[in-house]
Amino acid sequence: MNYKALSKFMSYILRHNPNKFNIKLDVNGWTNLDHLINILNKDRRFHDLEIVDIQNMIKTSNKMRFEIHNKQIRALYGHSIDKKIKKEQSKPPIFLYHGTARRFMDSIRKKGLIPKNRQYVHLSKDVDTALIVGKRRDDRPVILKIEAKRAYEEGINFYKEKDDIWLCDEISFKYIKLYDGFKKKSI
Ligand code: HQG
Repeated sequence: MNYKALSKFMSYILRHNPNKFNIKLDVNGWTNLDHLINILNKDRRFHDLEIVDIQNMIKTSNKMRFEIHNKQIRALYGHSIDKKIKKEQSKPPIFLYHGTARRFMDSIRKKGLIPKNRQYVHLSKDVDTALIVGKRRDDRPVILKIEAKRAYEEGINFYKEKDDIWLCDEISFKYIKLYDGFKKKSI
């Protein structure tokens, strides 16, 4: 079983296009696991897939993208569907980080961080993770250091579930600094 392909296909279904597969997500993004397995089995790559394959894929992945509970499954983040998935509010740490491409910086300076195609802005708990996220779009990504606690105290909502990924609705540039810890070594 190709777990990477499975994870990508499940992300497509559960984050971006459940309607295409006649899948209904509830307000927290949950859907019936048996129904999802039936749909996956219709794809020739996953025709013999069983629940244990999904469990193993989740367990061995470097990121916690999905969660199974009581015969239900959901994607934990990354959604782009119209109906906004409700997330648990949570108090963030003092700083969070965001890795992005150099070419986005002019716009980020003007508009702050916005969700663009997704429902939420995604933030990382540490610089190393932000670097990995940023490298998806730029070989020398910009790392932004977010004053998360101050933003939270000034009324910005933050959300976190099982994974180390933090979500928020948007972040004004007044809470954002360029991370220069690569030069100074400390944060
Ligand atoms: C940028 C993956 C211009 C933002 C990753 C980012 C993550 C702006 C891009 C998760 C902007 C959106 C999410 C503005 C934000 N002007 N550009 N005002 N505000 N942007 O993919 O955070 O492997 O939607 O900096 O690893 O890159 O799929 O968000 O570059 O954890 O599980 O707009 O997705 O996880 O890109 O990534 P994305 P992201 P998975």
